[in-house]
Amino acid sequence: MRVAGDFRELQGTMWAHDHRFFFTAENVYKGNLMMINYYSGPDRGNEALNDGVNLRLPSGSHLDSGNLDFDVNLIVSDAAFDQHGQYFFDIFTTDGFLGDVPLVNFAYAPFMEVLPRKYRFRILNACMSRFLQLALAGPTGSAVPFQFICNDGNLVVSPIPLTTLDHQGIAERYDIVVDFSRFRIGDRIKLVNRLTMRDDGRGPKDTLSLADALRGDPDDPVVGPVLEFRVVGSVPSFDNPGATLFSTSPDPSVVPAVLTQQIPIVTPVRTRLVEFGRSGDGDSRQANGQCIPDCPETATFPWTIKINGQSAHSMNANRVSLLIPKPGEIEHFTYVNGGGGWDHPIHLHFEEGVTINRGSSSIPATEKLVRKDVWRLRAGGQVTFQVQFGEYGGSYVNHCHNTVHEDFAMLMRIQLLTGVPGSPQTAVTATPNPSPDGVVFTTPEILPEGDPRTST
Ligand SMILES: [Cu+2]
Repeated sequence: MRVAGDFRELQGTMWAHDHRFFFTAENVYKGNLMMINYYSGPDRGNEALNDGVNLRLPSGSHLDSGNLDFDVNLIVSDAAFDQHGQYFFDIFTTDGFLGDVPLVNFAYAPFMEVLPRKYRFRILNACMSRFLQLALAGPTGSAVPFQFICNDGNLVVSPIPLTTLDHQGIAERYDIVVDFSRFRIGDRIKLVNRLTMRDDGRGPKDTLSLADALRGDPDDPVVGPVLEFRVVGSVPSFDNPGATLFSTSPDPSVVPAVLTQQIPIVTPVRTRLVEFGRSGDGDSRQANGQCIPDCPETATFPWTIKINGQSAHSMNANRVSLLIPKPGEIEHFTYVNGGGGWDHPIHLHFEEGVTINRGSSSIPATEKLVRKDVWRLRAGGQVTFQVQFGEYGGSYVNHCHNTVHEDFAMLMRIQLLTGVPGSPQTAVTATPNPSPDGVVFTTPEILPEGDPRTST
């Protein structure tokens, strides 16, 4: 099927979750989330289909598309329990929430039986505040090499061979291909988290060696093995219930040397500077003390965002912080961490950007010129990316995905206008204010520093 658009912008691995302001963290923590796989001509989810377009990445072949036998979603998160064994969350922290029980797909200490062949894993960090750094340890404890193929659902131009992943912030998705054919039936391979966190949840602390991480950290049980792969001779098929898959069957999947084409970096129509920080009490409340959306009277908002060096603001849905005047214009965004020792994984809704640089710091191969939609700012760091908004106009958000920060108003509203005649998105979207008696619409304030129609 031929569809309009740019194949270099194809996406694969997404997640979806509740986004209710002020309740996002607790609802996601409770499991109100899912992963979404998008399939396409090149990424068909059928490893046997050889039409010259399909990349034939590990997946399976029982179904025409979307096979999951060898393409597995891994949702990694951390949980906590109170002294009675009840699931626990601190809804009052504005800094960060760390659990002490590692979960994969909401199971504790799970194992997965695999055949000695290639698998694709789509790994999501679904923690509230914890950053991860994952690696694979073989039967002798040595690092298992793998190939990195997608960042936040976007194929990289060429697979990147690695023995450990980079830091993985909340909402980042890393797709990797692991070839278990190097192992024998009975071997066990562990997925290991190497990254310790600051106790206050503000950001990562140290990357342990694989050996140290395997031994575990008595102060943080989420450091260490989180999932075990057991190499076996046969597994039941997921895609064809009742069928059995055998280790003796050939592995038709491939990881081609070229997965997509590079989107070129060009001179932008404009640049934007967005600084994420902590600048006092925030201004989410209006003169009447109410928040839009609604929030409890006791809520405080320490987190703020500045546009192009102007005043700091916290989330108010009746305020447009960035306005994109029309689709198709190429912009360069620079995100800056104004908060010193904090780290923030910043998520841009709806559109992705090609990561250009990290200022004076190094940029790993898994990010450089790679398309993404979540960027870790790093402590005292910054990142620049190229973004070209498409034609789906309307209101979106851009926010920190330390979900606790997000709930305490580290968000801003983005308005994308379209030039499509008759489309409601030719005008700035009126803000819906829900009440028990219905919805009242208000005209949002637009920050002049975020509106290219009135400022340079
Ligand atoms: Cu944050």
